[in-house]
Amino acid sequence: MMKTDSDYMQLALELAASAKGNTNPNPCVGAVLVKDGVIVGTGLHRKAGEPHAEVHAFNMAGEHAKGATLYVTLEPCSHYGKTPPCANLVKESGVSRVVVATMDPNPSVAGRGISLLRAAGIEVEVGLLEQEARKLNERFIHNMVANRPFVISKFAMTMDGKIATHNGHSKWITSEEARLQVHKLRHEMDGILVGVGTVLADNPSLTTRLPHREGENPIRIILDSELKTPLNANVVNTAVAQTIIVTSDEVDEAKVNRLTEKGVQILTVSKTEQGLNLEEMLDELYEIGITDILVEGGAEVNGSFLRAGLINKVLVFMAPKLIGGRNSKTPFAGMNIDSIEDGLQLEFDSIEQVGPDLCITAYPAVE
Ligand code: AOF
Ligand code: ZN
Repeated sequence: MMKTDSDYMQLALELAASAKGNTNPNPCVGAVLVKDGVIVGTGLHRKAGEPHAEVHAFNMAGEHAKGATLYVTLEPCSHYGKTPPCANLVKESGVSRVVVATMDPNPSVAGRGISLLRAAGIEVEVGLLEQEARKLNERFIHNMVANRPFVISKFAMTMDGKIATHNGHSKWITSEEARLQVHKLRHEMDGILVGVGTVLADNPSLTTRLPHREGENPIRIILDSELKTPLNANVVNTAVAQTIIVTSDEVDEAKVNRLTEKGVQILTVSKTEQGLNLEEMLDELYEIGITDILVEGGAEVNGSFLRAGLINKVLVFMAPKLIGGRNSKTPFAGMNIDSIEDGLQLEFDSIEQVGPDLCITAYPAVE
């Protein structure tokens, strides 16, 4: 059967997605070149600093690019970054038609790539499988628009919405399959964040453990306004992964020095009535190159992110278990709203069965 534009764009999206988590801070981009129904070139952006997707596709196609159609998941760039502009390459390649899934929100590009191609007389269509392309690069789009890391709030709970028993016991709510999925996600993320309460209660190492390959460890970020992190905590072992402790400037200098000697970085932010200033923290973390953060709790930290309106995506693993208990812990503490309408309105995105558990994804509803 004849392949359609959508089929080729779908292939370009799959190529792009195969490098998800490896391209930060850059987006994931895929490109496919088709001439007379034959795929003559394919490419994807593998890593920041390396060639863009189009470059690989044109290298593969060579002379066959003349008169071909280019399917690309993101508008070809028009600027000199770490690599030269792809729009020039496209222009000189002799392709007759370009199909773009979505515009590049990078202010250095933002439509200029498309204008450049149109001005050169190339037919350009924009918007094919746009939703899919935008979802694939939700992190990059948020970075460009908000100048902040993309924040994913992740938690595991029972069917009755509990994350721990009344005495704090929480191992293991979800299955091994669900935990493996979390490790795959950690591999893709730049940062992973918990509160000092979680460090004190569970002494997690917050590293990526994958069964058959090396996982990349995200930078561990600990919210600790009074610097209570013990010097022998697993997160202080910086030989395995980097650690940033976020605190206020009112803390004991000797404690700061002891942690710094262990290789921990200390980030001080101002304090608000609600605790550490999370906006300021996100700004600082973005500044040092952290483009996305997995917030793994506990309830107080989750509550602070919720209250500050800083959650960009919610990921819940739900176990088919009921534990009940008047004082069992729930995922978000400290919001104290009076009316249901004042809660954060989300929209479900997907539900996936992971082993015996469910993985539910939702996004804050757009007003
Ligand atoms: C594309 N194709 O494959 C990618 C694009 O520093 P540079 O030169 O790598 O430029 C990075 C910017 O280029 C990035 O922020 C985004 O705007 C665009 N990424 N563009 O046409 C690609 N990765
Ligand atoms: Zn480019």
